[in-house]
Amino acid sequence: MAGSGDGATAFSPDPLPMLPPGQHEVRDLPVMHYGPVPRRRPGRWDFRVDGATADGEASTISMTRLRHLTEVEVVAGLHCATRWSVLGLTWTGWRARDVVDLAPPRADVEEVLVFAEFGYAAVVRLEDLLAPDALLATALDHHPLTDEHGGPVRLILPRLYSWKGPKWLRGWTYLESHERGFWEERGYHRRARVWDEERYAYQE
Ligand SMILES: Nc1nc2c(c(=O)[nH]1)N[C@H]1C(S)=C(S)[C@@H](COP(=O)(O)O)O[C@H]1N2
Ligand SMILES: [Mo]
Repeated sequence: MAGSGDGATAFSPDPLPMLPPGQHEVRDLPVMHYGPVPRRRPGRWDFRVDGATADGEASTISMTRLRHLTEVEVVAGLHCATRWSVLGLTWTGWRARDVVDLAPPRADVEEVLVFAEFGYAAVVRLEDLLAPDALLATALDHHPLTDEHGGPVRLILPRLYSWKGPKWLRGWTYLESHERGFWEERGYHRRARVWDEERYAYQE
């Protein structure tokens, strides 16, 4: 069960428990997103992988198949590019790299467009998706994700600013050429490493 802790690997990669440069700490996690909260349709949720896949085929991964993956826990902060951070959140879910293994990219792929309900998307480097703390999260602080915080599944990339982690995640596209997601088109950085303060596109 999500959040029970039994059998889950808990780890917190240094220096993530600390406040990154240019951020201030808030205690309670705000709810922040563009547009409405999607209505839950548990029977209809699946995860789509398309674009430059290794076998050239798009695939759809069911929730049942994801539940067979090893569950892990990651303790990390959530860092919004508007400068607030919440530290020490416990996320439970599946490693993004395990999902990449289920439907891998072609060898030349370097970037991935991760997408959510209603067309929200963010571009991330494949190596950031393969990081050991990159998670498809289903629970926060041992409770299933609420609708407002992105349930049933959101992406958590603790080393990147939090717009790179879509709530209401629905899939990703392996890119063959440069594309930009929602915030990258609006002046934000394509890589967005928090500890290097990669906030804005003009820094690229
Ligand atoms: N689908 C979707 N995911 C999103 C966003 C969004 O607008 N749509 N906003 C991002 C931003 S900018 C932040 S700071 C975090 C906020 O997560 P929270 O509401 O759980 O605090 O969600 C990220 N994920
Ligand atoms: Mo944000």
